[in-house]
Amino acid sequence: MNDRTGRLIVVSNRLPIVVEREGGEWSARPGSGGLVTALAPILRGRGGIWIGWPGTSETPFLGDFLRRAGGEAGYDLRGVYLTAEEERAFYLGFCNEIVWPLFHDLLDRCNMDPSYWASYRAVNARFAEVVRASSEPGDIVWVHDYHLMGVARELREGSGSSVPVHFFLHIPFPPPDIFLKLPWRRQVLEDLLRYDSIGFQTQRDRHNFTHCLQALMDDATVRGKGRVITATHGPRSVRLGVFPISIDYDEFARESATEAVARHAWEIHSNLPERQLILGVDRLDYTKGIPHRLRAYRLALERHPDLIQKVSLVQVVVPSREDIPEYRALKAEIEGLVGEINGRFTQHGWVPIQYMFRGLDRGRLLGYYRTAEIALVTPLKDGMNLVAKEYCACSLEENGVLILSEFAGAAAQMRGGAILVNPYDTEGVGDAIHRAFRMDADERRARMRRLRQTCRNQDIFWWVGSFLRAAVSRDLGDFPPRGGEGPSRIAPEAEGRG
Ligand code: ADQ
Repeated sequence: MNDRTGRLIVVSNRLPIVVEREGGEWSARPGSGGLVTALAPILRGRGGIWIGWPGTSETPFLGDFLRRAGGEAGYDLRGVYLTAEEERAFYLGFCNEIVWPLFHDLLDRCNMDPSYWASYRAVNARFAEVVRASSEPGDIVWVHDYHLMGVARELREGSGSSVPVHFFLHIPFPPPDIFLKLPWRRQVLEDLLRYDSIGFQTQRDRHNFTHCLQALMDDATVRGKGRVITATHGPRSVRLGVFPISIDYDEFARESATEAVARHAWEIHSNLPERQLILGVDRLDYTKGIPHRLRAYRLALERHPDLIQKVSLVQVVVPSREDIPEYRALKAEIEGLVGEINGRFTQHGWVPIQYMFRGLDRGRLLGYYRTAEIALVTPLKDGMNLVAKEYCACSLEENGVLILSEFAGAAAQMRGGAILVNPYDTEGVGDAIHRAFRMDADERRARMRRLRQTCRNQDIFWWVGSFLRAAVSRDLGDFPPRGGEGPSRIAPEAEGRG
Protein backbone atom coordinates (compact mmCIF):
# COMPACT_ATOMS: atom_id res chain seq x y z
CA MET A 1 0.00 0.00 0.00
CA ASN A 2 1.23 3.45 -0.86
CA ASP A 3 2.35 5.54 2.12
CA ARG A 4 0.68 8.64 0.82
CA THR A 5 -2.87 9.14 2.03
CA GLY A 6 -4.93 8.48 -1.05
CA ARG A 7 -8.20 10.03 -2.01
CA LEU A 8 -11.36 8.19 -2.91
CA ILE A 9 -12.52 8.81 -6.46
CA VAL A 10 -16.10 7.74 -7.12
CA VAL A 11 -17.19 7.21 -10.71
CA SER A 12 -20.81 6.73 -11.71
CA ASN A 13 -22.81 7.34 -14.86
CA ARG A 14 -24.59 10.29 -13.27
CA LEU A 15 -23.10 12.97 -11.07
CA PRO A 16 -24.72 13.19 -7.61
CA ILE A 17 -26.42 16.46 -8.53
CA VAL A 18 -29.45 17.38 -10.57
CA VAL A 19 -28.53 19.97 -13.18
CA GLU A 20 -31.37 22.16 -14.43
CA ARG A 21 -31.75 25.13 -16.73
CA GLU A 22 -34.23 27.89 -16.11
CA GLY A 23 -34.38 31.05 -18.21
CA GLY A 24 -30.94 30.37 -19.70
CA GLU A 25 -29.34 29.95 -16.26
CA TRP A 26 -27.92 26.61 -15.14
CA SER A 27 -28.48 25.57 -11.56
CA ALA A 28 -27.70 22.46 -9.57
CA ARG A 29 -29.26 20.88 -6.54
CA PRO A 30 -27.81 17.93 -4.65
CA GLY A 31 -29.01 14.48 -5.72
CA SER A 32 -30.74 12.37 -3.13
CA GLY A 33 -30.40 8.71 -2.36
CA GLY A 34 -28.44 6.39 -0.15
CA LEU A 35 -25.30 6.28 -2.23
CA VAL A 36 -24.77 10.04 -2.02
CA THR A 37 -25.59 10.05 1.69
CA ALA A 38 -23.08 7.29 2.36
CA LEU A 39 -20.24 8.47 0.19
CA ALA A 40 -20.43 12.23 0.72
CA PRO A 41 -18.91 12.12 4.23
CA ILE A 42 -15.93 10.13 2.93
CA LEU A 43 -15.39 12.46 0.01
CA ARG A 44 -16.10 15.70 1.84
CA GLY A 45 -13.09 17.38 3.30
CA ARG A 46 -10.79 14.57 2.19
CA GLY A 47 -10.05 15.87 -1.28
CA GLY A 48 -12.44 13.31 -2.75
CA ILE A 49 -13.72 13.48 -6.30
CA TRP A 50 -16.95 12.33 -7.97
CA ILE A 51 -16.80 11.82 -11.74
CA GLY A 52 -19.95 11.45 -13.85
CA TRP A 53 -22.24 12.72 -16.59
CA PRO A 54 -24.36 15.76 -15.72
CA GLY A 55 -27.36 13.88 -17.15
CA THR A 56 -28.22 15.51 -20.46
CA SER A 57 -26.40 16.04 -23.72
CA GLU A 58 -27.84 19.57 -23.81
CA THR A 59 -25.37 20.70 -21.19
CA PRO A 60 -22.42 22.64 -22.48
CA PHE A 61 -19.09 22.07 -20.76
CA LEU A 62 -19.83 23.01 -17.21
CA GLY A 63 -16.34 23.13 -15.67
CA ASP A 64 -16.74 26.39 -13.71
CA PHE A 65 -20.30 25.58 -12.78
CA LEU A 66 -19.31 22.13 -11.44
CA ARG A 67 -16.43 23.67 -9.52
CA ARG A 68 -18.89 25.93 -7.73
CA ALA A 69 -21.41 23.10 -7.16
CA GLY A 70 -18.56 20.90 -5.89
CA GLY A 71 -17.52 23.68 -3.52
CA GLU A 72 -21.01 23.61 -2.03
CA ALA A 73 -21.08 19.78 -1.87
CA GLY A 74 -17.64 19.73 -0.21
CA TYR A 75 -15.88 17.60 -2.83
CA ASP A 76 -14.78 17.95 -6.45
CA LEU A 77 -17.24 17.20 -9.24
CA ARG A 78 -15.75 16.39 -12.65
CA GLY A 79 -18.02 16.11 -15.69
CA VAL A 80 -17.89 13.58 -18.49
CA TYR A 81 -19.83 14.94 -21.46
CA LEU A 82 -21.83 12.84 -23.91
CA THR A 83 -22.96 13.95 -27.34
CA ALA A 84 -26.59 13.51 -28.36
CA GLU A 85 -25.53 10.52 -30.47
CA GLU A 86 -23.73 8.97 -27.47
CA GLU A 87 -26.73 9.56 -25.27
CA ARG A 88 -28.72 7.58 -27.86
CA ALA A 89 -26.30 4.72 -28.56
CA PHE A 90 -24.50 4.40 -25.22
CA TYR A 91 -27.12 5.35 -22.63
CA LEU A 92 -30.47 4.61 -24.22
CA GLY A 93 -28.94 1.91 -26.45
CA PHE A 94 -26.30 -0.33 -24.92
CA CYS A 95 -27.12 0.44 -21.29
CA ASN A 96 -30.90 0.50 -21.41
CA GLU A 97 -31.82 -1.68 -24.39
CA ILE A 98 -29.22 -4.39 -23.81
CA VAL A 99 -27.61 -4.61 -20.37
CA TRP A 100 -30.61 -3.51 -18.28
CA PRO A 101 -33.12 -6.05 -19.70
CA LEU A 102 -30.52 -8.85 -20.13
CA PHE A 103 -29.21 -8.59 -16.58
CA HIS A 104 -32.84 -8.65 -15.34
CA ASP A 105 -33.40 -11.92 -17.27
CA LEU A 106 -35.72 -10.23 -19.80
CA LEU A 107 -34.04 -11.33 -23.00
CA ASP A 108 -37.11 -10.61 -25.15
CA ARG A 109 -36.78 -6.94 -24.38
CA CYS A 110 -33.17 -6.72 -25.62
CA ASN A 111 -32.29 -4.93 -28.83
CA MET A 112 -28.83 -6.32 -29.63
CA ASP A 113 -28.06 -3.54 -32.12
CA PRO A 114 -24.41 -4.06 -33.18
CA SER A 115 -23.76 -0.32 -33.41
CA TYR A 116 -24.28 0.20 -29.67
CA TRP A 117 -21.14 -1.64 -28.53
CA ALA A 118 -18.71 0.80 -30.18
CA SER A 119 -20.41 3.69 -28.41
CA TYR A 120 -20.26 1.84 -25.06
CA ARG A 121 -16.51 1.38 -25.52
CA ALA A 122 -15.96 4.97 -26.58
CA VAL A 123 -17.87 6.43 -23.61
CA ASN A 124 -16.13 4.10 -21.14
CA ALA A 125 -12.80 5.26 -22.62
CA ARG A 126 -13.86 8.89 -22.06
CA PHE A 127 -14.68 8.18 -18.41
CA ALA A 128 -11.29 6.41 -18.05
CA GLU A 129 -9.51 9.44 -19.47
CA VAL A 130 -11.14 11.74 -16.90
CA VAL A 131 -10.20 9.26 -14.14
CA ARG A 132 -6.60 9.18 -15.36
CA ALA A 133 -6.39 12.97 -15.50
CA SER A 134 -7.92 13.28 -12.00
CA SER A 135 -5.98 10.56 -10.14
CA GLU A 136 -2.59 10.35 -8.53
CA PRO A 137 -0.61 7.40 -7.13
CA GLY A 138 -2.17 6.26 -3.85
CA ASP A 139 -5.74 7.17 -4.84
CA ILE A 140 -8.47 4.55 -4.93
CA VAL A 141 -11.06 4.53 -7.68
CA TRP A 142 -14.52 3.09 -7.07
CA VAL A 143 -16.64 2.68 -10.22
CA HIS A 144 -20.41 2.12 -9.98
CA ASP A 145 -22.76 0.06 -12.08
CA TYR A 146 -23.44 -1.46 -15.43
CA HIS A 147 -22.88 1.64 -17.53
CA LEU A 148 -19.18 1.52 -16.77
CA MET A 149 -18.03 -2.11 -16.85
CA GLY A 150 -15.16 -1.24 -19.23
CA VAL A 151 -13.52 1.65 -17.35
CA ALA A 152 -10.76 -0.45 -15.72
CA ARG A 153 -9.66 -1.94 -19.03
CA GLU A 154 -9.61 1.46 -20.74
CA LEU A 155 -7.67 2.86 -17.83
CA ARG A 156 -5.04 0.12 -18.03
CA GLU A 157 -4.74 -0.21 -21.79
CA GLY A 158 -5.71 3.20 -23.07
CA SER A 159 -4.25 5.40 -20.37
CA GLY A 160 -1.55 3.13 -18.88
CA SER A 161 -2.69 4.03 -15.35
CA SER A 162 -2.03 1.57 -12.52
CA VAL A 163 -4.24 3.20 -9.86
CA PRO A 164 -6.37 0.51 -8.10
CA VAL A 165 -9.90 0.34 -9.54
CA HIS A 166 -12.86 -1.32 -7.85
CA PHE A 167 -16.37 -1.92 -9.13
CA PHE A 168 -19.83 -2.37 -7.64
CA LEU A 169 -22.72 -3.79 -9.66
CA HIS A 170 -26.04 -2.39 -8.43
CA ILE A 171 -28.18 -4.62 -10.67
CA PRO A 172 -28.30 -8.44 -10.76
CA PHE A 173 -25.77 -10.53 -12.67
CA PRO A 174 -27.63 -13.06 -14.87
CA PRO A 175 -27.08 -16.83 -14.99
CA PRO A 176 -25.06 -18.35 -17.89
CA ASP A 177 -28.09 -19.42 -19.96
CA ILE A 178 -29.06 -15.72 -20.20
CA PHE A 179 -25.63 -14.04 -20.20
CA LEU A 180 -24.27 -16.29 -22.93
CA LYS A 181 -26.79 -14.77 -25.37
CA LEU A 182 -24.91 -11.47 -25.27
CA PRO A 183 -22.89 -11.04 -28.47
CA TRP A 184 -20.14 -9.22 -26.50
CA ARG A 185 -20.16 -11.71 -23.62
CA ARG A 186 -16.44 -12.46 -23.68
CA GLN A 187 -15.43 -8.82 -23.97
CA VAL A 188 -17.66 -7.89 -21.01
CA LEU A 189 -16.17 -10.62 -18.82
CA GLU A 190 -12.64 -9.66 -19.85
CA ASP A 191 -13.47 -6.03 -19.04
CA LEU A 192 -14.74 -6.94 -15.59
CA LEU A 193 -11.63 -9.03 -14.90
CA ARG A 194 -9.55 -5.88 -15.27
CA TYR A 195 -10.95 -4.53 -12.00
CA ASP A 196 -9.07 -5.20 -8.77
CA SER A 197 -12.30 -6.15 -7.05
CA ILE A 198 -15.99 -6.49 -7.88
CA GLY A 199 -18.84 -6.15 -5.39
CA PHE A 200 -22.20 -7.85 -5.99
CA GLN A 201 -25.49 -7.36 -4.17
CA THR A 202 -26.09 -11.05 -3.40
CA GLN A 203 -24.41 -14.46 -3.33
CA ARG A 204 -26.63 -15.44 -6.25
CA ASP A 205 -25.21 -12.65 -8.45
CA ARG A 206 -21.64 -13.60 -7.61
CA HIS A 207 -22.41 -17.25 -8.19
CA ASN A 208 -23.87 -16.40 -11.63
CA PHE A 209 -20.76 -14.39 -12.46
CA THR A 210 -18.33 -17.19 -11.53
CA HIS A 211 -20.45 -19.68 -13.50
CA CYS A 212 -20.33 -17.45 -16.58
CA LEU A 213 -16.58 -17.13 -16.12
CA GLN A 214 -16.16 -20.89 -15.95
CA ALA A 215 -18.52 -21.41 -18.92
CA LEU A 216 -16.68 -18.99 -21.19
CA MET A 217 -13.07 -19.11 -20.07
CA ASP A 218 -11.55 -22.57 -19.84
CA ASP A 219 -8.60 -21.51 -17.77
CA ALA A 220 -10.47 -19.34 -15.23
CA THR A 221 -10.32 -20.54 -11.61
CA VAL A 222 -12.23 -19.45 -8.52
CA ARG A 223 -10.78 -19.89 -5.03
CA GLY A 224 -11.99 -19.28 -1.49
CA LYS A 225 -15.32 -18.96 0.28
CA GLY A 226 -17.08 -16.43 2.47
CA ARG A 227 -17.59 -12.73 1.89
CA VAL A 228 -14.62 -12.34 -0.48
CA ILE A 229 -13.30 -14.94 -2.95
CA THR A 230 -10.77 -14.69 -5.77
CA ALA A 231 -11.15 -15.37 -9.49
CA THR A 232 -8.02 -15.84 -11.58
CA HIS A 233 -7.69 -15.76 -15.34
CA GLY A 234 -4.17 -15.78 -16.81
CA PRO A 235 -2.09 -13.21 -14.97
CA ARG A 236 -5.19 -11.41 -13.63
CA SER A 237 -6.74 -11.96 -10.21
CA VAL A 238 -9.89 -10.19 -9.06
CA ARG A 239 -11.49 -10.24 -5.63
CA LEU A 240 -15.23 -10.91 -5.69
CA GLY A 241 -17.33 -9.80 -2.74
CA VAL A 242 -20.98 -9.74 -1.68
CA PHE A 243 -22.19 -6.45 -0.18
CA PRO A 244 -25.97 -5.89 -0.04
CA ILE A 245 -26.58 -2.15 -0.38
CA SER A 246 -28.87 -0.47 2.10
CA ILE A 247 -30.32 2.82 3.33
CA ASP A 248 -29.56 5.39 6.00
CA TYR A 249 -31.83 3.54 8.44
CA ASP A 250 -31.48 5.97 11.36
CA GLU A 251 -32.32 8.92 9.16
CA PHE A 252 -35.47 7.26 7.79
CA ALA A 253 -36.59 6.15 11.26
CA ARG A 254 -35.86 9.57 12.77
CA GLU A 255 -37.63 11.46 10.01
CA SER A 256 -40.69 9.24 10.04
CA ALA A 257 -41.08 10.01 13.76
CA THR A 258 -41.39 13.76 13.08
CA GLU A 259 -44.66 15.57 13.55
CA ALA A 260 -44.85 16.50 9.87
CA VAL A 261 -44.71 12.85 8.77
CA ALA A 262 -47.14 11.79 11.50
CA ARG A 263 -49.54 14.45 10.19
CA HIS A 264 -49.24 13.13 6.63
CA ALA A 265 -49.81 9.59 7.90
CA TRP A 266 -52.89 10.70 9.82
CA GLU A 267 -54.30 12.57 6.80
CA ILE A 268 -53.78 9.56 4.56
CA HIS A 269 -55.56 7.24 6.93
CA SER A 270 -58.35 9.62 7.87
CA ASN A 271 -59.38 9.40 4.19
CA LEU A 272 -59.42 5.61 4.45
CA PRO A 273 -61.26 4.80 7.67
CA GLU A 274 -61.52 1.15 8.76
CA ARG A 275 -59.36 0.09 5.88
CA GLN A 276 -55.96 -1.48 5.46
CA LEU A 277 -53.76 0.40 3.09
CA ILE A 278 -51.62 -1.59 0.68
CA LEU A 279 -48.70 0.37 -0.76
CA GLY A 280 -46.77 -0.04 -4.01
CA VAL A 281 -44.00 2.48 -4.80
CA ASP A 282 -41.91 1.99 -7.91
CA ARG A 283 -40.04 3.74 -10.66
CA LEU A 284 -41.82 3.29 -14.00
CA ASP A 285 -39.93 0.22 -15.16
CA TYR A 286 -40.94 -3.13 -16.57
CA THR A 287 -38.62 -4.93 -14.10
CA LYS A 288 -40.80 -3.75 -11.20
CA GLY A 289 -43.68 -6.05 -12.20
CA ILE A 290 -46.46 -3.46 -11.73
CA PRO A 291 -48.99 -5.02 -14.20
CA HIS A 292 -48.39 -8.48 -12.65
CA ARG A 293 -49.08 -7.00 -9.22
CA LEU A 294 -52.31 -5.32 -10.39
CA ARG A 295 -53.54 -8.60 -11.86
CA ALA A 296 -52.78 -10.35 -8.55
CA TYR A 297 -54.70 -7.67 -6.65
CA ARG A 298 -57.63 -8.10 -9.05
CA LEU A 299 -57.62 -11.85 -8.43
CA ALA A 300 -57.46 -11.29 -4.66
CA LEU A 301 -60.57 -9.08 -4.86
CA GLU A 302 -62.35 -11.71 -6.96
CA ARG A 303 -61.50 -14.61 -4.65
CA HIS A 304 -61.69 -13.02 -1.23
CA PRO A 305 -64.85 -10.92 -0.84
CA ASP A 306 -63.79 -10.00 2.72
CA LEU A 307 -61.24 -7.65 1.08
CA ILE A 308 -63.96 -5.59 -0.61
CA GLN A 309 -64.27 -2.15 1.05
CA LYS A 310 -61.60 -3.24 3.55
CA VAL A 311 -58.38 -2.65 1.59
CA SER A 312 -57.15 0.13 -0.70
CA LEU A 313 -54.12 -0.22 -2.93
CA VAL A 314 -52.12 3.00 -3.26
CA GLN A 315 -49.86 2.58 -6.28
CA VAL A 316 -47.27 5.32 -6.76
CA VAL A 317 -45.36 5.22 -10.03
CA VAL A 318 -42.41 7.57 -10.35
CA PRO A 319 -41.90 8.77 -13.95
CA SER A 320 -38.72 7.41 -15.50
CA ARG A 321 -37.20 6.97 -18.99
CA GLU A 322 -40.40 8.21 -20.62
CA ASP A 323 -38.61 9.04 -23.86
CA ILE A 324 -38.32 5.28 -24.51
CA PRO A 325 -41.42 3.89 -26.33
CA GLU A 326 -41.49 0.71 -24.20
CA TYR A 327 -41.83 2.75 -21.05
CA ARG A 328 -44.70 4.73 -22.55
CA ALA A 329 -46.39 1.43 -23.46
CA LEU A 330 -45.89 0.18 -19.90
CA LYS A 331 -47.54 3.33 -18.53
CA ALA A 332 -50.52 2.78 -20.84
CA GLU A 333 -50.78 -0.88 -19.72
CA ILE A 334 -50.72 0.09 -16.02
CA GLU A 335 -53.31 2.80 -16.52
CA GLY A 336 -55.54 0.42 -18.51
CA LEU A 337 -55.45 -2.13 -15.68
CA VAL A 338 -56.10 0.49 -12.99
CA GLY A 339 -59.10 1.79 -14.98
CA GLU A 340 -60.44 -1.71 -15.55
CA ILE A 341 -60.13 -2.76 -11.88
CA ASN A 342 -61.60 0.47 -10.55
CA GLY A 343 -64.39 0.38 -13.12
CA ARG A 344 -65.29 -3.13 -12.11
CA PHE A 345 -65.02 -3.05 -8.32
CA THR A 346 -65.63 0.54 -7.18
CA GLN A 347 -68.57 0.95 -4.80
CA HIS A 348 -70.09 3.96 -3.14
CA GLY A 349 -67.39 5.42 -0.87
CA TRP A 350 -64.71 2.96 -1.93
CA VAL A 351 -62.23 2.92 -4.83
CA PRO A 352 -59.96 -0.14 -4.83
CA ILE A 353 -56.88 1.56 -6.34
CA GLN A 354 -55.56 5.06 -5.82
CA TYR A 355 -53.02 5.62 -8.58
CA MET A 356 -50.39 8.38 -8.65
CA PHE A 357 -48.01 8.95 -11.52
CA ARG A 358 -45.50 11.37 -10.04
CA GLY A 359 -42.62 11.62 -7.59
CA LEU A 360 -43.75 12.26 -4.03
CA ASP A 361 -42.01 14.70 -1.78
CA ARG A 362 -40.14 12.95 0.97
CA GLY A 363 -42.55 13.85 3.77
CA ARG A 364 -45.52 12.32 1.96
CA LEU A 365 -43.54 9.26 0.87
CA LEU A 366 -42.57 8.64 4.48
CA GLY A 367 -46.17 9.26 5.56
CA TYR A 368 -47.27 6.42 3.25
CA TYR A 369 -44.46 4.17 4.47
CA ARG A 370 -45.38 4.83 8.07
CA THR A 371 -49.08 4.30 7.77
CA ALA A 372 -49.45 1.49 5.19
CA GLU A 373 -50.42 -1.83 6.81
CA ILE A 374 -49.06 -3.81 3.85
CA ALA A 375 -46.28 -3.09 1.33
CA LEU A 376 -46.33 -4.90 -2.01
CA VAL A 377 -42.76 -5.00 -3.34
CA THR A 378 -42.94 -7.48 -6.19
CA PRO A 379 -40.29 -6.81 -8.87
CA LEU A 380 -39.75 -9.49 -11.51
CA LYS A 381 -36.07 -9.08 -10.70
CA ASP A 382 -34.20 -6.38 -8.78
CA GLY A 383 -30.59 -5.86 -7.72
CA MET A 384 -31.66 -5.04 -4.15
CA ASN A 385 -34.81 -2.85 -3.85
CA LEU A 386 -34.48 -0.06 -1.36
CA VAL A 387 -38.20 0.63 -1.09
CA ALA A 388 -38.54 -2.61 0.93
CA LYS A 389 -35.91 -1.41 3.42
CA GLU A 390 -37.26 2.15 3.60
CA TYR A 391 -40.74 0.80 4.37
CA CYS A 392 -39.40 -1.24 7.31
CA ALA A 393 -37.32 1.65 8.67
CA CYS A 394 -40.45 3.84 8.70
CA SER A 395 -42.83 1.22 10.11
CA LEU A 396 -42.51 2.69 13.61
CA GLU A 397 -45.70 1.08 14.91
CA GLU A 398 -44.31 -2.30 13.78
CA ASN A 399 -47.68 -3.28 12.34
CA GLY A 400 -46.67 -3.39 8.67
CA VAL A 401 -46.44 -6.58 6.60
CA LEU A 402 -43.89 -6.73 3.80
CA ILE A 403 -44.81 -8.87 0.78
CA LEU A 404 -41.54 -9.23 -1.11
CA SER A 405 -40.57 -10.82 -4.41
CA GLU A 406 -38.15 -13.69 -4.03
CA PHE A 407 -36.34 -12.22 -7.06
CA ALA A 408 -35.43 -8.96 -5.33
CA GLY A 409 -31.88 -8.97 -3.94
CA ALA A 410 -33.39 -7.82 -0.63
CA ALA A 411 -35.08 -11.23 -0.23
CA ALA A 412 -31.76 -12.80 0.78
CA GLN A 413 -31.61 -10.63 3.91
CA MET A 414 -35.33 -10.19 4.57
CA ARG A 415 -36.71 -13.70 4.13
CA GLY A 416 -37.01 -14.09 7.92
CA GLY A 417 -39.70 -11.41 8.30
CA ALA A 418 -41.28 -10.88 4.89
CA ILE A 419 -43.89 -12.97 3.08
CA LEU A 420 -41.90 -14.06 0.02
CA VAL A 421 -43.75 -14.45 -3.28
CA ASN A 422 -43.08 -15.36 -6.90
CA PRO A 423 -44.29 -12.25 -8.77
CA TYR A 424 -45.25 -14.34 -11.81
CA ASP A 425 -47.60 -16.44 -9.66
CA THR A 426 -50.81 -14.39 -9.75
CA GLU A 427 -52.66 -16.75 -7.39
CA GLY A 428 -49.73 -16.90 -4.95
CA VAL A 429 -49.45 -13.10 -4.75
CA GLY A 430 -53.25 -12.76 -4.44
CA ASP A 431 -53.25 -15.24 -1.55
CA ALA A 432 -50.31 -13.45 0.09
CA ILE A 433 -52.32 -10.20 0.03
CA HIS A 434 -55.20 -11.98 1.77
CA ARG A 435 -52.87 -13.60 4.31
CA ALA A 436 -51.24 -10.24 5.11
CA PHE A 437 -54.69 -8.66 5.48
CA ARG A 438 -55.70 -11.31 8.03
CA MET A 439 -52.38 -11.47 9.90
CA ASP A 440 -52.79 -10.79 13.62
CA ALA A 441 -50.98 -8.03 15.48
CA ASP A 442 -48.54 -10.36 17.27
CA GLU A 443 -47.28 -11.98 14.10
CA ARG A 444 -47.02 -8.60 12.37
CA ARG A 445 -44.96 -7.21 15.21
CA ALA A 446 -42.63 -10.23 15.43
CA ARG A 447 -41.97 -10.17 11.70
CA MET A 448 -41.49 -6.40 11.45
CA ARG A 449 -39.12 -6.38 14.44
CA ARG A 450 -36.93 -8.93 12.71
CA LEU A 451 -36.96 -6.92 9.49
CA ARG A 452 -36.14 -3.65 11.22
CA GLN A 453 -33.26 -5.22 13.09
CA THR A 454 -31.73 -6.52 9.87
CA CYS A 455 -32.04 -3.13 8.16
CA ARG A 456 -30.63 -1.35 11.20
CA ASN A 457 -27.64 -3.68 11.55
CA GLN A 458 -26.74 -3.64 7.89
CA ASP A 459 -27.35 -0.05 6.89
CA ILE A 460 -25.69 2.03 4.17
CA PHE A 461 -22.73 2.91 6.40
CA TRP A 462 -22.14 -0.77 7.12
CA TRP A 463 -22.23 -1.33 3.34
CA VAL A 464 -19.57 1.29 2.53
CA GLY A 465 -17.41 0.14 5.42
CA SER A 466 -17.59 -3.53 4.43
CA PHE A 467 -16.78 -2.74 0.82
CA LEU A 468 -13.79 -0.58 1.64
CA ARG A 469 -12.43 -3.07 4.16
CA ALA A 470 -12.84 -6.09 1.92
CA ALA A 471 -11.95 -4.57 -1.44
CA VAL A 472 -9.26 -2.15 -0.43
CA SER A 473 -8.15 -3.54 2.94
CA ARG A 474 -8.58 -0.04 4.30
CA ASP A 475 -10.56 1.50 7.05
CA LEU A 476 -12.05 4.91 6.96
CA GLY A 477 -9.11 6.10 9.05
CA ASP A 478 -7.00 5.65 5.92
CA PHE A 479 -8.94 8.54 4.37
CA PRO A 480 -8.32 11.11 7.09
CA PRO A 481 -10.19 14.37 6.99
CA ARG A 482 -8.34 17.28 5.49
CA GLY A 483 -9.32 20.25 7.57
CA GLY A 484 -10.91 18.37 10.47
CA GLU A 485 -14.40 17.13 9.86
CA GLY A 486 -16.35 15.35 12.58
CA PRO A 487 -16.23 11.61 13.16
CA SER A 488 -17.53 9.45 10.37
CA ARG A 489 -20.64 7.34 10.81
CA ILE A 490 -19.00 4.23 9.39
CA ALA A 491 -18.70 1.80 12.25
CA PRO A 492 -15.98 -0.84 12.35
CA GLU A 493 -17.42 -4.30 11.69
CA ALA A 494 -16.20 -5.39 15.10
CA GLU A 495 -18.68 -3.01 16.72
CA GLY A 496 -21.46 -5.22 15.53
CA ARG A 497 -23.29 -3.35 12.81
CA GLY A 498 -22.47 -6.32 10.55
P1 ADQ B 1 -33.75 1.49 -8.55
O1 ADQ B 1 -34.15 0.55 -9.65
O2 ADQ B 1 -34.00 2.91 -8.80
O3 ADQ B 1 -32.22 1.30 -8.13
P2 ADQ B 1 -34.73 1.04 -5.72
O4 ADQ B 1 -33.65 0.31 -5.05
O5 ADQ B 1 -36.07 0.54 -5.34
O6 ADQ B 1 -34.68 0.97 -7.30
O7 ADQ B 1 -34.64 2.56 -5.33
C1 ADQ B 1 -35.65 3.49 -5.68
C2 ADQ B 1 -35.45 4.77 -4.87
O8 ADQ B 1 -36.33 5.78 -5.39
C3 ADQ B 1 -35.78 4.59 -3.40
O9 ADQ B 1 -34.74 5.11 -2.62
C4 ADQ B 1 -37.08 5.40 -3.20
O10 ADQ B 1 -37.17 6.09 -1.97
C5 ADQ B 1 -37.04 6.40 -4.32
N1 ADQ B 1 -38.45 6.63 -4.67
C6 ADQ B 1 -39.30 5.68 -5.04
N2 ADQ B 1 -40.51 6.22 -5.20
C7 ADQ B 1 -40.44 7.51 -4.94
C8 ADQ B 1 -41.38 8.58 -4.97
N3 ADQ B 1 -42.65 8.39 -5.30
N4 ADQ B 1 -40.96 9.79 -4.65
C9 ADQ B 1 -39.68 9.97 -4.32
N5 ADQ B 1 -38.76 9.01 -4.29
C10 ADQ B 1 -39.12 7.78 -4.60
C11 ADQ B 1 -31.09 0.48 -8.56
C12 ADQ B 1 -31.33 -1.02 -8.66
C13 ADQ B 1 -31.87 -1.53 -7.34
C14 ADQ B 1 -30.89 -1.20 -6.21
C15 ADQ B 1 -30.51 0.28 -6.25
C16 ADQ B 1 -29.36 0.56 -5.29
O11 ADQ B 1 -32.24 -1.30 -9.72
O12 ADQ B 1 -32.08 -2.92 -7.39
O13 ADQ B 1 -31.50 -1.48 -4.97
O14 ADQ B 1 -30.07 0.66 -7.55
O15 ADQ B 1 -28.27 -0.27 -5.54
